[in-house]
Amino acid sequence: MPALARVARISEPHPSSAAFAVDVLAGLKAEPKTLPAKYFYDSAGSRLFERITQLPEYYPTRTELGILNEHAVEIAQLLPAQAALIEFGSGSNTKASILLAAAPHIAAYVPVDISSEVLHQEAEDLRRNFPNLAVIPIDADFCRPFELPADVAMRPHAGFFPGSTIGNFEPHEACTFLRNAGRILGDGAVFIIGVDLVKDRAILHAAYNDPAGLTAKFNLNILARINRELGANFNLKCFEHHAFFNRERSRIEMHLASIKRQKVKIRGETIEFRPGETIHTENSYKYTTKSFGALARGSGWAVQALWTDAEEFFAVYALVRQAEAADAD
Ligand code: AVJ
Repeated sequence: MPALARVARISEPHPSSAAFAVDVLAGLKAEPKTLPAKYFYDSAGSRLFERITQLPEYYPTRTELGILNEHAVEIAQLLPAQAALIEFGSGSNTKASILLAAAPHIAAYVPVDISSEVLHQEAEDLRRNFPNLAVIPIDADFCRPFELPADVAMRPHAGFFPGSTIGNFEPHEACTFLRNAGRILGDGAVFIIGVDLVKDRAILHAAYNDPAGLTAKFNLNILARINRELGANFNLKCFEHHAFFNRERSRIEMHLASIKRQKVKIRGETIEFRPGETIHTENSYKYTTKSFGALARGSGWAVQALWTDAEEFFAVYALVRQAEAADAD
C-alpha cells in the first residue's frame, strides 16, 4: 500500500467505535464484569498476539501450522474449483497462505475482520504473493451477519476459521455461529476449522501464563485500548492478569483483577471496582474430538475429515454443510 493511503486509513475514525463504547460500558456495568474478547485486536493487540504465537509455551499456532503444512494438499482437494475462500476473523495471512499455495484452483480469497488496518495491510501483502488471486477484504464483525459482494456470492464458497477462535464463543454461540456461517457458505460448502483440544492442565496453564509476560500485556492492552479510544483513565498498574483452566467448563478463563478498591471514568460514567474484583476478558474453550463433532453435527455440519498432530494437542476439521431441511432445531 502506498505510504499516503496507509496514513489516511489510520487517521480515519474507528468505524465501529460507537459499538465499542456501547459494548465496553455494558460489560463493565454488568455483574460480574466482562469485556468481549474480540476487542483485544487493535493494532497493538494484534502485534502482541503475533508475539504470543511465537512463544515456546503457546503451542496452538505452531501445532496448527504443522497440521496445515502436512495436509495442505489433502485439504486443498476438498475446496471446489474457482471457489471463494472466506476466512472469518483473519488476522495474519500465514495460515491462509498455506492453503492458497496448495490450492491454485481457488479464485478469490475473502478475509473478514473488524481490525480494518491489519486487514488491509495483510490483503496488500497477499496480492503481491498471489498475483492471480482476487483478494477481497471485508471490514466486518464476523459475529454479525454480513453481505458478500456480488462477484463473491456467485462463486462456490469454502470457509476457513483457523486458530481455535471458535473457542472464544460459548458453546451455544459457537452453534449459532456455525449455523450462520452455513447460511453464508451454502449447502454442500466445506468449512475448514481449527480447534484446540483438551489436554494436560499444566500445558494449558503455561500457554496462558508465559514467563515473558506477553499474555499479561495482551490482556491488559484491552484497558489501554479503552483509555486510547474512549478517553478512560484505567491505571494498568492496578490490574493483574489471571488465567486458569476451568475443567468443569473445559475452558481457559482470562481475567483482569483489580488489586485494590478503585474507580475508573469512561465517557462520563464511573465504574467502581472492589479489591480482587475481576473483569472476565476471555474464554478459550478446549474441545475433545467427541464434543466438537457433536457441536458440529448439532449445528448443521457433518465431519468430513479430521487431522491432528501426534500429541493430539490441536485438530483441523473439514466440515460439510448439510441441507437446510436437516437443520431444523
Ligand atoms: C486467538 C482466541 C485462539 O484463545 O488461545 C492467546 C487468544 N488469548 N492468549 C486463544 C489468546 C490468550 C487465542 N485465540
